[in-house]
Amino acid sequence: MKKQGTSVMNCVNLLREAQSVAVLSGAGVSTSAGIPDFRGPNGIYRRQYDVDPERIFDIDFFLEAPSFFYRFHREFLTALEKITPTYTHRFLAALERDGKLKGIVTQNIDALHQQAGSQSVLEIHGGVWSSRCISCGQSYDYKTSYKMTMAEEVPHCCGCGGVIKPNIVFFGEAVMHLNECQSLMHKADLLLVLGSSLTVAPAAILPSLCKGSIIVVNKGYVSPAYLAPDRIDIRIDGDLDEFFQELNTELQLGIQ
Ligand code: CNA
Repeated sequence: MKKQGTSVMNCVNLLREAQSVAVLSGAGVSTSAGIPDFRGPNGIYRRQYDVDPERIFDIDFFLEAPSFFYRFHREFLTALEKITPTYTHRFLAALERDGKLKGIVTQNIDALHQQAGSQSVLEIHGGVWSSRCISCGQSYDYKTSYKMTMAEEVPHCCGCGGVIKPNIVFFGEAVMHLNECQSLMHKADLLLVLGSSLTVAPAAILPSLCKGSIIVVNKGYVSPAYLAPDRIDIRIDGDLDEFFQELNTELQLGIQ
């Protein structure tokens, strides 16, 4: 872990002083649960598929060939059935119970923050918990769409036969809850940016709206395109679960 003990103590001090903490989380918070990220060393974008993996979540490609997305999605749903929240998810839920953490903007679609007990979660890229027919708009709950996804190569609407799509935001679609996400950033006196390469806009633009202190914890590269490095007060290049375990030896939050 590339950091000094002083950095962790500086984070502890910032957390102790803060009144209104916000989080922007990315795929890196869930890798230790067993869900690969996109751009990390074992990320989905490094896999060999017969199609460029960056097209998995491309809306135009989904409309053209939904079976490619569904091959990946079946694997993702199977993994989701087995996983549990990480130490990082559980720490953040405890920080909310403690009254400091006012909300999490997550780019993730795995609902692990909610499973860990976090109440105030904005899923800017949607989630897998509901689906709809892209032709007639009929909604499907998780249980129904899960069964259909496992039974058919591409699930089709019972009403009109159109293709069903989970309510995940694909590249080329508008993000969700943008106003609430922006408002959370504006109000925060401390922002934690966790496990994100900050490459996917507009989520990656959100930290620049925070007028308070910013701590970035991410293993490896973080893009400077949307958040200038001189806006970051503390940058930890290391593992999230290790970082929060170390932080909690000082803070002593009740992690469940
Ligand atoms: P990304 O671009 O893949 O970046 C993730 C970052 O996390 C990388 O820089 C990794 O090195 C870093 N990282 C991985 N593991 C750890 C760890 N244990 N500790 C510290 N850092 C770590 O992903 P972003 O979230 O920035 O990109 C946004 C995309 C990814 C969103 O649209 C998500 O929907 C999408 N995504 C979500 C999931 C999920 O729901 N769990 C999984 C994969 C991708």
